[in-house]
Amino acid sequence: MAKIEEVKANVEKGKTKLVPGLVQDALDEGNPAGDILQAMVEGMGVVGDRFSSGEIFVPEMLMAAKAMSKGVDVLKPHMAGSSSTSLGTCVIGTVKGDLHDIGKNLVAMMVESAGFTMVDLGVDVPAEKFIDAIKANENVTLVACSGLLTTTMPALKDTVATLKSCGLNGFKVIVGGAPVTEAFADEIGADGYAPDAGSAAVIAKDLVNAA
Ligand code: B1M
Repeated sequence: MAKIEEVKANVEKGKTKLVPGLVQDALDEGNPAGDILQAMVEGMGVVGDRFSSGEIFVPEMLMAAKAMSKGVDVLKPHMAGSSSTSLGTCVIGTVKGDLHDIGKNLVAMMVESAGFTMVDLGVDVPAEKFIDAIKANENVTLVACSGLLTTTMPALKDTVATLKSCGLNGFKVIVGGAPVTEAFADEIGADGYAPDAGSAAVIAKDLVNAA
Protein backbone atom coordinates (compact mmCIF):
# COMPACT_ATOMS: atom_id res chain seq x y z
CA MET A 1 0.00 0.00 0.00
CA ALA A 2 1.32 3.49 -0.85
CA LYS A 3 2.35 5.43 2.27
CA ILE A 4 -0.32 8.07 1.69
CA GLU A 5 -2.99 5.31 1.65
CA GLU A 6 -1.50 3.91 4.85
CA VAL A 7 -1.83 7.35 6.46
CA LYS A 8 -5.53 7.48 5.50
CA ALA A 9 -6.20 3.90 6.66
CA ASN A 10 -4.52 4.48 10.03
CA VAL A 11 -6.35 7.77 10.63
CA GLU A 12 -9.58 5.84 10.01
CA LYS A 13 -8.48 3.23 12.57
CA GLY A 14 -7.43 5.93 15.08
CA LYS A 15 -3.83 4.73 15.29
CA THR A 16 -2.41 7.76 17.14
CA LYS A 17 1.03 6.24 17.60
CA LEU A 18 1.46 5.10 13.98
CA VAL A 19 0.10 8.12 12.09
CA PRO A 20 2.92 10.66 12.81
CA GLY A 21 5.60 8.24 11.55
CA LEU A 22 3.56 7.35 8.48
CA VAL A 23 3.04 11.03 7.67
CA GLN A 24 6.80 11.55 7.92
CA ASP A 25 7.38 8.52 5.66
CA ALA A 26 4.87 9.90 3.14
CA LEU A 27 6.70 13.26 3.18
CA ASP A 28 10.05 11.49 2.77
CA GLU A 29 8.61 9.65 -0.25
CA GLY A 30 8.06 13.08 -1.82
CA ASN A 31 4.29 13.37 -1.40
CA PRO A 32 3.17 17.02 -1.17
CA ALA A 33 1.94 18.01 2.32
CA GLY A 34 -1.40 19.12 0.82
CA ASP A 35 -2.01 15.65 -0.65
CA ILE A 36 -1.27 13.97 2.68
CA LEU A 37 -3.64 16.39 4.44
CA GLN A 38 -6.32 15.68 1.84
CA ALA A 39 -5.92 11.91 2.46
CA MET A 40 -6.42 12.46 6.20
CA VAL A 41 -9.50 14.66 5.60
CA GLU A 42 -10.92 11.90 3.38
CA GLY A 43 -10.18 9.41 6.16
CA MET A 44 -12.23 11.54 8.56
CA GLY A 45 -15.05 11.52 6.00
CA VAL A 46 -15.01 7.72 6.09
CA VAL A 47 -15.06 7.83 9.90
CA GLY A 48 -18.09 10.15 9.78
CA ASP A 49 -19.92 7.79 7.41
CA ARG A 50 -19.16 4.80 9.66
CA PHE A 51 -20.49 6.77 12.63
CA SER A 52 -23.66 7.67 10.71
CA SER A 53 -24.27 4.03 9.81
CA GLY A 54 -23.78 2.86 13.42
CA GLU A 55 -20.63 0.89 12.59
CA ILE A 56 -18.53 2.91 15.06
CA PHE A 57 -19.28 5.16 18.03
CA VAL A 58 -18.01 8.40 19.64
CA PRO A 59 -14.83 6.89 21.20
CA GLU A 60 -13.64 5.60 17.79
CA MET A 61 -14.44 8.96 16.24
CA LEU A 62 -12.39 10.64 18.97
CA MET A 63 -9.42 8.32 18.41
CA ALA A 64 -9.49 9.08 14.68
CA ALA A 65 -9.55 12.82 15.49
CA LYS A 66 -6.54 12.40 17.79
CA ALA A 67 -4.66 10.44 15.14
CA MET A 68 -5.35 13.12 12.55
CA SER A 69 -4.23 15.90 14.91
CA LYS A 70 -0.92 14.09 15.51
CA GLY A 71 -0.48 13.76 11.77
CA VAL A 72 -1.22 17.46 11.22
CA ASP A 73 1.48 18.33 13.80
CA VAL A 74 4.04 16.60 11.56
CA LEU A 75 2.68 18.35 8.45
CA LYS A 76 2.55 21.85 9.96
CA PRO A 77 6.11 22.96 9.10
CA HIS A 78 5.54 21.74 5.53
CA MET A 79 2.30 23.62 4.95
CA ALA A 80 1.95 27.21 3.70
CA GLY A 81 4.99 29.42 4.24
CA SER A 82 4.90 32.33 6.65
CA SER A 83 4.15 35.83 5.40
CA SER A 84 6.17 38.83 6.52
CA THR A 85 3.25 41.26 6.18
CA SER A 86 1.13 41.93 9.25
CA LEU A 87 -2.60 41.88 8.67
CA GLY A 88 -3.44 42.32 12.34
CA THR A 89 -4.82 39.83 14.84
CA CYS A 90 -7.32 37.07 14.11
CA VAL A 91 -9.44 35.72 16.95
CA ILE A 92 -10.65 32.21 16.14
CA GLY A 93 -12.84 29.68 17.90
CA THR A 94 -15.42 26.94 17.50
CA VAL A 95 -18.79 28.28 18.63
CA LYS A 96 -20.67 27.45 21.82
CA GLY A 97 -21.87 23.88 22.14
CA ASP A 98 -19.47 22.56 19.52
CA LEU A 99 -16.36 20.53 20.38
CA HIS A 100 -14.98 19.91 16.88
CA ASP A 101 -11.60 21.53 16.39
CA ILE A 102 -9.63 19.87 13.59
CA GLY A 103 -11.06 22.07 10.83
CA LYS A 104 -10.76 25.16 13.05
CA ASN A 105 -7.10 24.31 13.76
CA LEU A 106 -6.39 23.96 10.03
CA VAL A 107 -8.05 27.32 9.36
CA ALA A 108 -5.97 28.88 12.18
CA MET A 109 -2.79 27.45 10.69
CA MET A 110 -3.50 28.72 7.17
CA VAL A 111 -4.79 32.16 8.23
CA GLU A 112 -1.75 32.62 10.48
CA SER A 113 0.57 31.79 7.62
CA ALA A 114 -1.22 34.43 5.50
CA GLY A 115 0.08 37.10 7.88
CA PHE A 116 -2.24 37.30 10.89
CA THR A 117 -1.30 37.00 14.56
CA MET A 118 -3.51 34.17 15.86
CA VAL A 119 -5.48 34.13 19.11
CA ASP A 120 -7.14 30.72 19.35
CA LEU A 121 -9.97 30.53 21.89
CA GLY A 122 -10.47 26.78 21.41
CA VAL A 123 -13.85 25.07 21.30
CA ASP A 124 -17.28 25.70 22.86
CA VAL A 125 -16.69 29.45 22.77
CA PRO A 126 -19.61 31.68 23.85
CA ALA A 127 -20.12 34.92 21.89
CA GLU A 128 -19.06 37.02 24.90
CA LYS A 129 -15.65 35.31 24.94
CA PHE A 130 -15.04 36.47 21.35
CA ILE A 131 -15.90 40.02 22.46
CA ASP A 132 -13.57 39.78 25.48
CA ALA A 133 -10.75 38.65 23.18
CA ILE A 134 -11.32 41.57 20.80
CA LYS A 135 -11.03 43.94 23.77
CA ALA A 136 -8.01 42.16 25.26
CA ASN A 137 -5.91 41.98 22.09
CA GLU A 138 -4.42 44.72 19.96
CA ASN A 139 -5.52 45.41 16.40
CA VAL A 140 -8.08 42.62 15.95
CA THR A 141 -8.95 42.79 12.26
CA LEU A 142 -10.64 39.40 11.88
CA VAL A 143 -12.90 37.11 13.90
CA ALA A 144 -13.21 33.56 12.58
CA CYS A 145 -16.02 31.30 13.83
CA SER A 146 -16.20 27.59 13.09
CA GLY A 147 -19.21 25.30 13.51
CA LEU A 148 -19.49 21.62 12.58
CA LEU A 149 -22.95 20.63 13.78
CA THR A 150 -26.29 21.57 12.32
CA THR A 151 -27.37 22.01 15.95
CA THR A 152 -24.72 24.70 16.51
CA MET A 153 -25.63 26.76 13.43
CA PRO A 154 -27.90 28.91 15.66
CA ALA A 155 -24.84 29.55 17.87
CA LEU A 156 -22.99 30.79 14.78
CA LYS A 157 -25.91 33.10 14.05
CA ASP A 158 -25.98 34.39 17.65
CA THR A 159 -22.22 34.91 17.67
CA VAL A 160 -22.25 36.94 14.45
CA ALA A 161 -25.23 38.99 15.71
CA THR A 162 -23.45 39.68 19.02
CA LEU A 163 -20.21 40.64 17.25
CA LYS A 164 -22.04 42.98 14.89
CA SER A 165 -24.02 44.72 17.63
CA CYS A 166 -21.35 44.98 20.35
CA GLY A 167 -20.26 48.50 19.43
CA LEU A 168 -16.68 47.50 18.60
CA ASN A 169 -15.36 48.19 15.10
CA GLY A 170 -12.38 47.51 12.89
CA PHE A 171 -12.82 43.78 12.36
CA LYS A 172 -14.48 41.49 9.81
CA VAL A 173 -16.26 38.26 10.65
CA ILE A 174 -15.71 35.05 8.69
CA VAL A 175 -17.61 31.80 9.26
CA GLY A 176 -17.22 28.23 8.06
CA GLY A 177 -17.59 24.55 8.86
CA ALA A 178 -19.21 21.54 7.20
CA PRO A 179 -22.89 22.56 7.48
CA VAL A 180 -22.23 26.24 6.65
CA THR A 181 -22.96 27.60 3.18
CA GLU A 182 -22.35 30.95 1.56
CA ALA A 183 -26.11 31.57 1.67
CA PHE A 184 -26.22 30.88 5.42
CA ALA A 185 -23.21 33.14 6.00
CA ASP A 186 -24.98 35.95 4.10
CA GLU A 187 -28.23 35.32 5.93
CA ILE A 188 -26.60 35.68 9.37
CA GLY A 189 -24.67 38.81 8.35
CA ALA A 190 -21.12 37.44 8.27
CA ASP A 191 -18.65 39.39 6.13
CA GLY A 192 -17.14 36.26 4.64
CA TYR A 193 -17.48 32.50 4.23
CA ALA A 194 -14.91 29.90 3.25
CA PRO A 195 -15.50 26.23 2.47
CA ASP A 196 -12.00 25.11 3.51
CA ALA A 197 -8.86 26.24 5.28
CA GLY A 198 -6.96 27.25 2.15
CA SER A 199 -9.71 29.52 0.87
CA ALA A 200 -10.26 30.89 4.41
CA ALA A 201 -6.72 32.31 4.29
CA VAL A 202 -7.34 33.93 0.88
CA ILE A 203 -10.72 35.37 1.89
CA ALA A 204 -9.37 36.59 5.25
CA LYS A 205 -6.59 38.48 3.49
CA ASP A 206 -8.95 39.97 0.88
CA LEU A 207 -11.49 41.08 3.50
CA VAL A 208 -8.92 42.82 5.67
CA ASN A 209 -7.05 44.41 2.75
CA ALA A 210 -10.33 45.78 1.36
CA ALA A 211 -11.37 47.31 4.71
CO1 B1M B 1 -18.61 14.68 15.42
N1 B1M B 1 -20.02 14.89 14.11
N2 B1M B 1 -19.93 14.64 16.85
N3 B1M B 1 -17.12 14.27 16.59
N4 B1M B 1 -17.58 14.35 13.90
C1 B1M B 1 -19.61 15.07 12.73
C2 B1M B 1 -19.43 16.55 12.40
C3 B1M B 1 -20.81 14.37 11.93
C4 B1M B 1 -21.01 14.93 10.51
C5 B1M B 1 -20.60 12.84 11.94
C6 B1M B 1 -21.71 12.11 11.24
O1 B1M B 1 -22.75 11.93 11.85
N5 B1M B 1 -21.54 11.69 10.02
C7 B1M B 1 -21.98 14.68 12.87
C8 B1M B 1 -22.70 16.01 12.66
C9 B1M B 1 -24.05 15.81 12.01
C10 B1M B 1 -24.73 17.12 11.81
O2 B1M B 1 -24.77 17.96 12.65
N6 B1M B 1 -25.27 17.26 10.63
C11 B1M B 1 -21.29 14.64 14.23
C12 B1M B 1 -21.96 14.38 15.45
C13 B1M B 1 -23.41 14.02 15.35
C14 B1M B 1 -21.30 14.45 16.70
C15 B1M B 1 -21.91 14.24 18.09
C16 B1M B 1 -23.29 14.89 18.31
C17 B1M B 1 -21.95 12.71 18.34
C18 B1M B 1 -22.60 12.30 19.63
O3 B1M B 1 -22.17 12.63 20.69
N7 B1M B 1 -23.67 11.53 19.49
C19 B1M B 1 -20.83 14.85 19.02
C20 B1M B 1 -21.06 16.34 19.27
C21 B1M B 1 -20.10 16.89 20.30
C22 B1M B 1 -20.14 18.40 20.32
O4 B1M B 1 -19.47 19.03 19.51
N8 B1M B 1 -20.93 18.97 21.19
C23 B1M B 1 -19.61 14.66 18.17
C24 B1M B 1 -18.34 14.49 18.71
C25 B1M B 1 -17.20 14.27 17.96
C26 B1M B 1 -15.83 13.97 18.57
C27 B1M B 1 -15.55 14.80 19.83
C28 B1M B 1 -15.82 12.49 18.95
C29 B1M B 1 -14.87 14.21 17.36
C30 B1M B 1 -14.27 15.62 17.31
C31 B1M B 1 -12.88 15.68 17.92
C32 B1M B 1 -12.17 16.96 17.57
O5 B1M B 1 -12.55 17.71 16.69
N9 B1M B 1 -11.12 17.16 18.31
C33 B1M B 1 -15.83 14.10 16.17
C34 B1M B 1 -15.41 13.91 14.83
C35 B1M B 1 -13.96 13.57 14.63
C36 B1M B 1 -16.29 14.02 13.72
C37 B1M B 1 -16.00 13.77 12.23
C38 B1M B 1 -15.89 12.25 12.04
C39 B1M B 1 -14.78 14.41 11.65
C40 B1M B 1 -14.69 15.95 11.84
C41 B1M B 1 -13.38 16.43 11.29
O6 B1M B 1 -12.46 16.70 12.05
N10 B1M B 1 -13.26 16.47 9.94
C42 B1M B 1 -17.29 14.39 11.55
C43 B1M B 1 -17.67 13.70 10.26
C44 B1M B 1 -17.17 14.44 9.02
O7 B1M B 1 -16.66 15.54 9.08
N11 B1M B 1 -17.38 13.84 7.90
C45 B1M B 1 -18.23 14.49 12.66
C46 B1M B 1 -12.01 16.85 9.27
C47 B1M B 1 -11.89 18.38 9.22
C48 B1M B 1 -10.62 18.79 8.50
O8 B1M B 1 -12.98 18.86 8.47
O9 B1M B 1 -13.95 20.08 10.47
O10 B1M B 1 -15.23 19.91 8.26
P1 B1M B 1 -13.95 20.01 8.99
O11 B1M B 1 -13.21 21.36 8.51
C49 B1M B 1 -13.13 21.69 7.15
C50 B1M B 1 -14.25 22.63 6.65
O12 B1M B 1 -15.48 22.40 7.31
C51 B1M B 1 -13.67 23.99 6.82
O13 B1M B 1 -12.26 23.82 6.68
C52 B1M B 1 -11.87 22.48 6.99
C53 B1M B 1 -11.09 21.87 5.82
O14 B1M B 1 -10.09 22.63 5.32
N12 B1M B 1 -13.88 24.75 8.05
C54 B1M B 1 -13.88 26.11 8.01
C55 B1M B 1 -14.04 24.37 9.32
N13 B1M B 1 -14.15 25.42 10.13
C56 B1M B 1 -14.05 26.52 9.35
C57 B1M B 1 -14.06 27.88 9.66
C58 B1M B 1 -13.91 28.80 8.61
C59 B1M B 1 -13.77 28.39 7.29
C60 B1M B 1 -13.73 27.03 6.97
O15 B1M B 1 -13.90 30.12 8.79
C61 B1M B 1 -13.91 30.62 10.09
